[in-house]
Amino acid sequence: MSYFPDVDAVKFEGLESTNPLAYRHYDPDEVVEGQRMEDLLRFSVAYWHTMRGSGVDPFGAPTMIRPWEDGSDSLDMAKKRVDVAFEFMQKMGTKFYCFHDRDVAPDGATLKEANANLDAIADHLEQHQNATGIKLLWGTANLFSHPRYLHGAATSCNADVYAYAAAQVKKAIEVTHRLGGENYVFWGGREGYHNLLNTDMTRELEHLASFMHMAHDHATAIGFQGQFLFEPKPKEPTKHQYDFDAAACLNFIRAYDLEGVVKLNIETNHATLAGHEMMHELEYARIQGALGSIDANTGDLLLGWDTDQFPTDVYLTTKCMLVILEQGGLAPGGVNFDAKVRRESFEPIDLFHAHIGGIDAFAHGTKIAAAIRADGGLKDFVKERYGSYDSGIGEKIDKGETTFAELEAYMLEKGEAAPNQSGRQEMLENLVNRYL
Ligand code: XLS
Ligand code: NI
Ligand code: NI
Repeated sequence: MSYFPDVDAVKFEGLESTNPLAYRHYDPDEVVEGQRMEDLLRFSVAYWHTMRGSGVDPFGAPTMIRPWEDGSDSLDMAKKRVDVAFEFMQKMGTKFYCFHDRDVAPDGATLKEANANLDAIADHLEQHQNATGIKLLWGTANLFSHPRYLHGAATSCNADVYAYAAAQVKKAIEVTHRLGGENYVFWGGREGYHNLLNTDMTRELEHLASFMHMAHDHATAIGFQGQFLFEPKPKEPTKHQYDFDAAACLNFIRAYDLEGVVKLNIETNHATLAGHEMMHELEYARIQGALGSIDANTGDLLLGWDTDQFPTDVYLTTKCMLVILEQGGLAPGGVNFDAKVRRESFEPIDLFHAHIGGIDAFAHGTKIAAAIRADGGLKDFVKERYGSYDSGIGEKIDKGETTFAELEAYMLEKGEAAPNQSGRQEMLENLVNRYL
């Protein structure tokens, strides 16, 4: 039984190819900076968008009527959807996927029932993983769709809701562990507020911290060795989310003693919603030793929300890969397409076009970034730009071997600072364009 009878396995055909169902840039075996592209990029399919996206928006009904859906939320339907997902991933050649507990399995009238549903689907996922070699990049719990989470989950004002969320995360970590998941993601769905007039921020943050410590304790107790990741996002659905951006997450991690326990999963559209470029968020996380994984998508700068489009802009992927190559890759993280096809792209074949485009844009950006790095001009320029700190008074500053008094004496003697040099921004932008 095939759900995509008109599509064969998507292959690398190279730059000459005009076949829309082939890779032009992504050759999994091509070696870039010593790693096969497949091992370097670790592409992952997001179950919620690709299998559960319906095209519904605040103004209109679902448009994506998948031929395999029977309109029910039954266990049998959930199992069939897993069959569809694995056929899709096998044809795409993607080796990883990610899910929320409630995307893969039906919820239940009680927690017990929901857990049993998740166990049944985990059996099915496990069989498919074993049969195909496709692995779980990360699991997560959906703590935002159900009405009980209207005030948040770990930051809810309702202790019972907190307890429910804890139980849900406990189970999701266990299932992620069972399926060999390499990471576990916390995206703080509704962990934030709309109005400080009704919010005790101190208590909410402390509750979130104790939640994370309990999650870590439980993961340790069951032997889960995957990486915990926070996924920053500044707003939506709440006005202000506590995981605003990489810097806010790292501050929380340090303030509440979670360093070494939680790294970051950086998403492009969330970076731009926070008023940052994706490269900024990646670089900030990287220099703090906290860049764990990425949710690869893109927003539309003319729209102010999380449009979660597939990334096709090679300049964007090049900038991402300049940072990722500097770190030597993302493993155990990867490049997860947290992206959805447009509401107007409602046919199953559009799922292929979308993922092929994202994968090729990243493969292309990887090669461009590697060429820029091999050129060395960018790096040399930056090193040179800070050269005044390599000797003399600058070296003393860098080594912490000076004082305000000494710096004053130095400048009183000298009278004026040495002349500045040009930042050469345009020249460096031209250098990048040489490789595009
Ligand atoms: C929503 C988030 C979500 C996380 C997983 O904006 O990106 O999809 O990646 O909960
Ligand atoms: Ni995401
Ligand atoms: Ni998002």
